[in-house]
Amino acid sequence: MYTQAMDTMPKELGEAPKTLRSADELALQERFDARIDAGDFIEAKDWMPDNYRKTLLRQISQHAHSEIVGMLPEGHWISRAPTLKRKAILLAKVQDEGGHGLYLYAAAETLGTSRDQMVNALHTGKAKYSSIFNYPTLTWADVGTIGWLVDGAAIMNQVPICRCSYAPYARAMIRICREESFHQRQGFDSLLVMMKDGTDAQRAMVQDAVNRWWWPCLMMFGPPDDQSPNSAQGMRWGIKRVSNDTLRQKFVDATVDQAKLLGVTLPDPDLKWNEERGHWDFGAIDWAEFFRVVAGDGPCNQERLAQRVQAWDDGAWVREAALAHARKQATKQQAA
Ligand code: FAQ
Repeated sequence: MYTQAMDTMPKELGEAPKTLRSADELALQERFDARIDAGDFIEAKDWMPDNYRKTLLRQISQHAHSEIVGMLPEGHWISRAPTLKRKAILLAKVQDEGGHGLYLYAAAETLGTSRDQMVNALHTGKAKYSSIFNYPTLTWADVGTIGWLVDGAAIMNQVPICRCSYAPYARAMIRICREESFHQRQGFDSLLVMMKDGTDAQRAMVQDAVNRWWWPCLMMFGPPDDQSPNSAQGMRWGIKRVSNDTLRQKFVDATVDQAKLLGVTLPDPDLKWNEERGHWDFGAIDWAEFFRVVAGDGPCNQERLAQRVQAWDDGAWVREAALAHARKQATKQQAA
């Protein structure tokens, strides 16, 4: 059903001449399509079409980069956390995000691309990472708001990926989602303490943070379905299980009641319950801002990338030492 009997060349090389596939390749493609239709998982050693491999690599590596760059906005607050308890929680959370990046790079490596190649694509600006991490964390309330809203949006998007057709990605996501759920709850708890027991200034700080993060969080789910070039194929292959707009709506529906519990308002005058749809209606998203941020012109894009490159350069001696140790061990083993 998904078989493309003709190969196509990369877009940049222009219109592709049509090349016939061998009978063996067509049989492999048919078996692959049947497995996808049956809801089977595909493992790294299984045959897969080139474009399936490329699509997975694109999504998993972008996801891994998002986790690693995503450590930076909250990481800035570790040394300024208000109490020992909050510092311990934040340290654990930021370390978890680093771990998520590593599981995901490992899943992407099973598709035949090295970690060095992926990191190089990030550092040279060729690879994307989530738009959300290009916004600044101005106050302590931003840390709780990231937990509540950013991790909340991340879970909404990532739970369906636990059923992704590519098994190494699905397995990584099961572990990641368990940890993201703790992240969301710690963020909500941190904000609730400030809203319930805090001063007026602290409550105003929370409201200000929610006002700044709300719209960028809605953008995290990606462009509207009718402007999402990768959705149709991603969904046919079972890489993506739920559309960008459906997940965005689910997130809004889940979050409105949580905002009421917290005692904050969401910065959208058009937010209202629609009895007929059984969902919350919400206002227009500024897609021009989203595309600007994704193209590199957000408030913190340059700073985030510069920090990642600096961290990579600073860690060069660790990589060199590890390689020297591995060489020494290999020589010892050969001599024994
Ligand atoms: N930012 O055709 P679609 C987290 C790009 S992890 C930047 O709809 P697709 C944990 C998209 O790549 C957050 N770019 O694409 C945490 C594509 O560009 P390309 C990350 C975006 O793949 C919490 C183009 O626009 N999560 O938060 C964004 O079908 C707290 C057209 O879009 C994941 O990566 C965006 N927001 O759907 C960490 C989850 N949205 O590649 C620290 C896995 C879209 O053609 C602290 N990924 N683009 O050049 C996915 O589910 C999907 O890839 C989507 C995009 C839904 C993000």
